[in-house]
Amino acid sequence: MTARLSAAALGQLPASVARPRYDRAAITPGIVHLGLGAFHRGHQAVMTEAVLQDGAREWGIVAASLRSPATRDALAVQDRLYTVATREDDSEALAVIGSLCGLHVAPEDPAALLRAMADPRVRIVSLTVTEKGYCHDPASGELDEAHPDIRHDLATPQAPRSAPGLLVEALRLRRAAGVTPFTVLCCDNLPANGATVRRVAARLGALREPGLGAWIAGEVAFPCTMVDRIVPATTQEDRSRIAAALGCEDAWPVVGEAFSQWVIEDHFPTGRPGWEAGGATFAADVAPYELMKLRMLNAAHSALAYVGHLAGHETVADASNDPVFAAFLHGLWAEIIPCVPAPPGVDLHAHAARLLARFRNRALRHRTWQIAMDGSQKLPPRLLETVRARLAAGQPIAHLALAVAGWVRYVSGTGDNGAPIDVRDPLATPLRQALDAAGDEPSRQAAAALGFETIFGPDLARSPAFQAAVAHALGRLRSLGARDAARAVTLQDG
Ligand code: CS2
Repeated sequence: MTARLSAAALGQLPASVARPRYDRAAITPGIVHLGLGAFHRGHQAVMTEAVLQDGAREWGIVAASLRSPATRDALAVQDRLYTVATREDDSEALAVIGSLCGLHVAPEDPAALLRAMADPRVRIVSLTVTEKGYCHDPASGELDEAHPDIRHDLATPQAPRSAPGLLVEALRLRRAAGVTPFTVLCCDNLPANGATVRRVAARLGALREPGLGAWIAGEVAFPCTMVDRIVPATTQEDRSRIAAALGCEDAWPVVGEAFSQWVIEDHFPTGRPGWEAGGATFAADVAPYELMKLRMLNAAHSALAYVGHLAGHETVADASNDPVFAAFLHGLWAEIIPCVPAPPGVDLHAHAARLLARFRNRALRHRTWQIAMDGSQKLPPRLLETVRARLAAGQPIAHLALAVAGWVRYVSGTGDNGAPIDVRDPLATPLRQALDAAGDEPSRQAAAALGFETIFGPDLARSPAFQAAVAHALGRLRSLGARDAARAVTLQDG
């Protein structure tokens, strides 16, 4: 059996594999990160690795899983080392990352994680807990006070299980101990992500203890960020290929594209790492970058996830290399671009061309099924804001409506040719029930889906123009199948 990746194995790795050149034993924790998934390990942890390679010592990352122990179990026996494989069509570069200096699993020992968050050396708590991890109402952006995890955290505040619950309790502990608060750095694809997390945390704080909410809103920094790197879930094939290249086994490597971008609002009252070393940029206003990212990349991803999946495309690369879907994406971006404020110096048409090239990277197996998850949380910022803007301007929305109709069909649980779909979404059950009750007729299906105001808001839920466009697209999906519906929308409505 091959040896396992570890500190001792670093010296034996092939020369081409990058690795920590600093003394890991000298690193102290400066960041606690909530959410130990592939995206964090392929993005912020890599940018932080560059800071450590540059000589900083005080920015080690203590990372925590909020649910499963699987990643911690894999990394703990590897001295918290793991490999990042950067893959383009015909190339792969490997780097072993050493920036994780501690691991926690929140449900196993929430008190230990809270102690780490309350450590005065920790100046930043960053998060990648996915959209649904903030327990907010996606249409309004307000804390969902009826959310089971929020109710749990109000009943048992010393052992929270939600990300907002952990933030609030750790901030409360710091305040009580007279320790300056950490900066909260949200790295999820939420609109105005810093402001959204501030609102959610302040509301939970207010429910928790008099004065705590106002203190959080007034004293804690929540800079906004735009994060971008395509990092699909790791596959067994990735593990085997990377083990062969390393000469030792890494139980949980991460695979991503070469492109990586992080735009951060520079508001860190107690200091921050020099993430510029890893390629991050700092901006006074992150909003245009964030809107461009959500409305162009993530919107197109979700559209491909639903319509592409229904058409039988397993990955984003498969769908984007299909000329029908490439044309559909052009039509979709043509609807989106007029609604996106371009960041300084960015040509949005050139940006769209670059996105298509990134999507076509065949070395990444980014499953449409993976991106399709949690659509009830993803649709509002990705697609529905653009729908709103275009409807207000009286502009056509045929491509956007097909994407939404693709989602409706997808969450109904049955695809083209009656194929069953494994739908993963916090609202999967009520959506399925509402669609089953609505029957087959497209306008009734559209009305049933749009009736979910936590997704569509009161305005789109009652918009006759939107409902008609989604019903029309649902009719096409049913009569033509997904691929021909995508072709038809581009030919007739493009
Ligand atoms: C994707 C994102 O899973 C998804 O919903 O759209 O994870 C996407 O790959 C990243 O935001 C790219 O930066």
